[in-house]
Amino acid sequence: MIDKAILRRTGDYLLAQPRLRLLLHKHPDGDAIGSCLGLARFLAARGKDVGVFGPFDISPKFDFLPGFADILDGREEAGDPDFADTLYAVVDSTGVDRTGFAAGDFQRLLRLDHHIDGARYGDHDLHDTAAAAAALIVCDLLRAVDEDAIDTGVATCLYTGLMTDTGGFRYTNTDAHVFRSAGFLVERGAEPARIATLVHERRPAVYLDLLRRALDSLTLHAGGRVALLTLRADGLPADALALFGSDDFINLPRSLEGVEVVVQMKLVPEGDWKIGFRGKGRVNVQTIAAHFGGGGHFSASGCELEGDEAELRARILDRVLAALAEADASA
Ligand SMILES: [Mn+2]
Repeated sequence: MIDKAILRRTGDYLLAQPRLRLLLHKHPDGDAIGSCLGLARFLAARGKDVGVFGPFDISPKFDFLPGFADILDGREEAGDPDFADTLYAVVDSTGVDRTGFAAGDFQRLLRLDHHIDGARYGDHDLHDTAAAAAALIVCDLLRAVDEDAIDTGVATCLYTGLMTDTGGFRYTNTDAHVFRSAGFLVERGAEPARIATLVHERRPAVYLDLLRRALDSLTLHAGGRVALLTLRADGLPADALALFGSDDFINLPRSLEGVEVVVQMKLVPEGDWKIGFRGKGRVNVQTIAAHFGGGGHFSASGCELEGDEAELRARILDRVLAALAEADASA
């Protein structure tokens, strides 16, 4: 956990700003959205002019979070040079590029992140790779400022980030601080069963079509230690894939006994492949993603690639098998 004095100092700095804009990353997940909306709600209650800038592909999956409907499209403002009074906070992103903006678009930036890789932006940098979620850093930050001001809405946002980034409190990043913080957020009004149902049990029927395709594409390698699947939405409604988070399909092969690494290749409408990697505690999938220019965490990472599906499958599989061999050698 980040030192309390640093958290308080950053809190004072945020509260001294007249105007703040929080930036979501591309394909925002529950942690990015929950962290931004929770922080925005807390600051708005303190009279701050605060907004959340969405990217352009935001899924309705988290539409139950307070403030979701007010997420702004920041493209116009990014091109406006008159932003000296505004502090931009990049939340849950390894770099400004992950937000869809360029680093030069904003003069004053604050980073709030928990990914292993990524660059420091400025004097007020909240980076904790030990934190299971960006929402956990936000939770620590707000508790250092004034934990009584965390209302049900803020707690719901932060709990959602914590729940999704820990895979429902099951991934290797789930530690005592996660549970203590989740307990605190429940005390502040977050409802675990309701949030889990809203996040995981509102799938549209097109899920079954995608699941069938994903299962048809699923291959096992290295004696069942590696699983690889492809998600393609060709012929389905244009927004079919956008309705789902990165964990909606990847967790099925992840649940197989003996599987140590899962690779999910998703063909996004722009024609690129969004690759997700999941480990189960033995293989560091962050290094696999980093090899392909991506990043993430020890047990969850991703990257984006262009190319032919079969060629990419072979290239990725080569790298995963090498990482598996490295893990075996160091075991
Ligand atoms: Mn995160």
